[in-house]
Amino acid sequence: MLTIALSKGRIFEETLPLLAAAGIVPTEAPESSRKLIIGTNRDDVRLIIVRASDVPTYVQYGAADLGVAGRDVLIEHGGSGLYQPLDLQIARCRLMVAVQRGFDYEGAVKQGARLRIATKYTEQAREHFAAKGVHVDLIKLYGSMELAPLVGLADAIVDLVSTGSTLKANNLEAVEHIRDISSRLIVNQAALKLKEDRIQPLIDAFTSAVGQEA
Ligand code: PRT
Ligand code: MG
Repeated sequence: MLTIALSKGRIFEETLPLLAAAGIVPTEAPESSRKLIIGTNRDDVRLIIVRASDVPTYVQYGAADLGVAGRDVLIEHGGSGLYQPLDLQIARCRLMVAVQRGFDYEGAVKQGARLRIATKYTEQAREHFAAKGVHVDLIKLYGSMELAPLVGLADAIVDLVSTGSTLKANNLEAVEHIRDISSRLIVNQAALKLKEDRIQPLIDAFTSAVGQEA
């Protein structure tokens, strides 16, 4: 059995065409079925549905042979035990620093002020501000980061931005770009050796499907 870990929502939706290119079609949609293990048209392939930030963990420990995870999630996880053969160019967005409209971020940085930063991405935020030589207090949040500056929890947030409409709706503006993010195919290193005959063709099919889209 080959087990592929995916998260619901954009990653599942954007991985579907790549799976189809490898001849794999799920028998159900995770949103409607509520099942966490989903069969496919192939008896030897199944999908498991986990939280986006848990995908690397399932693959690292071999509970899934493969998975699809955002670069944001992979950097926070650290990538240990994972082979990352392919950037799938899906679920693209940018990791940004954002503040409430009108907050003088550049001024605060120039004055050497200590900034309070709310984020789910503490590793990447720590690294970003350390490289700039800005002193920060990091406040770990698990979601709705956009709220933090509005209620005085933080001066700034580090969060993912795609269309920018969430920032706009909450009177925030992006002030710094940290990195571009897309999702990658990840493979358990031991599984790659043991099940190479089934995993390599899948990597090859994904690779040519990504090439065609680009
Ligand atoms: O939702 P859950 O807490 O389970 O986890 P998650 O939010 O990490 O999962 P999910 O499925 O929302 O995102 C999975 C992956 O998609 C992330 O790890 C990213 O690599 C990628 N991705 C791409 C995004 C976005 N675009 C994105 N826009 N992940 C989240 N967002 C959020 C962002 O955090 C912000 O709240 O969408 C909001 C901003 O969107 P815009 O379009 O208004 O700018
Ligand atoms: Mg989400």
